[in-house]
Amino acid sequence: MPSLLERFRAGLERTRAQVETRWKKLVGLKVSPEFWDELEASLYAADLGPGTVEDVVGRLRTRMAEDRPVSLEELRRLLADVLAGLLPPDDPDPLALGTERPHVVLVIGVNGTGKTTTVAKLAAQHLARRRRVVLGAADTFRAAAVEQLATWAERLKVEVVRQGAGADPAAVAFDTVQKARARDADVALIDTAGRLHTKTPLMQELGKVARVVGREVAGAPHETLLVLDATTGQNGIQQARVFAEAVRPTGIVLTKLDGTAKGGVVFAIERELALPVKWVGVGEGVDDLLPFRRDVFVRAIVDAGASGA
Ligand SMILES: Nc1nc2c(ncn2[C@@H]2O[C@H](COP(=O)(O)OP(=O)(O)O)[C@@H](O)[C@H]2O)c(=O)[nH]1
Ligand SMILES: [Mg+2]
Repeated sequence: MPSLLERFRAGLERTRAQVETRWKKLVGLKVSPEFWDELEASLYAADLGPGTVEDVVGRLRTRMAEDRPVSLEELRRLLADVLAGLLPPDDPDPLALGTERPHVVLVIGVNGTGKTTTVAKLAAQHLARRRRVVLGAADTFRAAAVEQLATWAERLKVEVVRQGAGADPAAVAFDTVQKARARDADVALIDTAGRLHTKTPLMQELGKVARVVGREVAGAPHETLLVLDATTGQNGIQQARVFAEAVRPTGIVLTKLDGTAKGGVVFAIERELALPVKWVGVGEGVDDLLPFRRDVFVRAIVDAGASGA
């Protein structure tokens, strides 16, 4: 079994390879305006975003004497320190359940970001802890979306609650919670629609879903995970703002890290949204969802790759 660090490394390989190439050009350069420009460019390329880049460079400046050559090792060490300092402490257990049953998790986000896949991945992790899980197919806008979740449910051998095409998502969510309670399930995971071109009704709909489950179980939804696609980089932050107007997310799932060199968007998310990244998606398989770990994430970007320094 690969370690969490190895899995983060594999998922962040594109991001790491890109900054590594740029950092190697800095070796032998004295700390100078040229050095800072190159370093900034590497951080922009990883999609840290302007605010974070400025912050990182500002912090490094106070720790690096000008006019002195820098070794790659020193740069890695300082960057690891500064970058980790920009992220909040880890959620010790993003699968933790409170006292209420079922524990209701709402998964929201734009179409194609990976919501349905993430619901399946989360179900698999709860199942691995021997918890009983019920899925809710509240993306009723597209028949294919319901089928996709049903296929996962079959594969995972869990129950899925669905209604006919075009059904009210809040009614599906209500049914899901009822079914979960009847089955004495620990967790209800609810998939939702993410079409953006009809923005206002979608947001109203999500608000209603959240209210309906909240009437059924105290404190529900206990977790609202906003799924963002890392390949869209900074655009995801704008999407997140739109969704946050309807339902306040409790955390972010950043998917498709494996397909992008923009892994640094994690820092921009933290800075712009003040929402913790709780999970990262690193592939299409059911096991390709990793709990976010600040230090591991930073090491996977900053440390030398398998080929060494
Ligand atoms: N490479 C990669 N693909 C992913 C990841 N998460 C989801 N996908 C793929 O992204 C596509 C859209 O996912 P889906 O769950 O249907 O998105 P939804 O429309 O938000 O429900 C599918 O082909 C998934 O297999 C990930 O972490 N990495
Ligand atoms: Mg879907």
